[in-house]
Amino acid sequence: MPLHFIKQDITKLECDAIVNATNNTLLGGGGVDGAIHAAAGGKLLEECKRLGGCDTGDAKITKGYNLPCKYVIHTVGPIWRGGFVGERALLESCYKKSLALAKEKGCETVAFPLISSGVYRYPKDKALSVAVETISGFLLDNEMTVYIVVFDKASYQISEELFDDVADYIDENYEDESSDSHLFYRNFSIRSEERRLDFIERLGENGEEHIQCELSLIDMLADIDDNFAVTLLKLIDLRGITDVECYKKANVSKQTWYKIMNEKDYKPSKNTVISFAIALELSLKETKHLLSTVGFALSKSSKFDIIIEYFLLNEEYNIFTINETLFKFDQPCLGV
Ligand code: AR6
Repeated sequence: MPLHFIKQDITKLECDAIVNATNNTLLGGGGVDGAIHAAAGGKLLEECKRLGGCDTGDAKITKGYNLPCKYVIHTVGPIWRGGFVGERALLESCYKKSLALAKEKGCETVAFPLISSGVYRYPKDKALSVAVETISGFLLDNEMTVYIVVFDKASYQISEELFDDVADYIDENYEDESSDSHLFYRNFSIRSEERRLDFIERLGENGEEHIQCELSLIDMLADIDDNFAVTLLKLIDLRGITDVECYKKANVSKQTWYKIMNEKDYKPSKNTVISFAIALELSLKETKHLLSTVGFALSKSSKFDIIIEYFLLNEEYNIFTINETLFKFDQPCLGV
């Protein structure tokens, strides 16, 4: 999976490289830095001493020693001073330089802690956005699996507004038995009044009827003999995007993409179908149709499904934002 969130102690992770959030001396400290040095053993400090320190926003690489990873990439995040002294650019640079080093060493799997979000006091929701945006930007042009490792789940924060909105939506809809169209209107939880009015205007007077009659993309494309791969390719063509753009947007690895395309009887998981629905920016109705072509449905007794429904209704198709939210609500992330 190209970008994934996991809750774990980074020192226990078996991957090619883990990233250390350290300081300019590279000589160890508290937080994740202390944990990494303690687990790697004294030889890590010996190698670090020979590196001559590291500038803020830069990164250096060492071996992993007693750690289960091959390499440790040491990067120095900015200390948060209110956001007025270039902290964001420096934090972005930490991720970019670390990823460039990982690439140079041929790493296929890399794990990051949330750099600067501890002792250096970078607000956690902002630190998370910088991490996700920078890593996903890198992944558009590179094949690598990257983990964002969250040590203490309570300290993992998505924006408060999004969290509250999704929590309300789950409360209102969990195990709700009302009909789809009813649900559609009652819970169309777009905060902006402007967008809501615009939506109603587009539907016209008989909005509900309109929705029921509206032909979905899948209706137009569905051919009983098409397998998932063929339907997917038709949708990609219709959207005018490339295959690579599509699987990257779906947070799906190249290997999985090849499997879908080359294994004739490949049956995608529900998670995979939804990942592609998001990448193709399908509506809720279209997503339901796509799911039904492979025998799946969205359920009101599944938190995961309700969160997906929330994002589809709000036309929020950034898979990484969706995954941050799923993770926060203890649900599996999208992508394979
Ligand atoms: N695994 C994964 N994440 C962890 C772990 C762990 N074992 N331990 C802590 N974190 P911090 P910074 C998370 O303070 O803010 C050091 O003294 C933690 O919850 O380690 O960049 C250095 O020497 C937080 O979300 O790094 C520097 O002086 C994130 O790692 C200074 O702290 C980063 O917290 C660097 O501060």
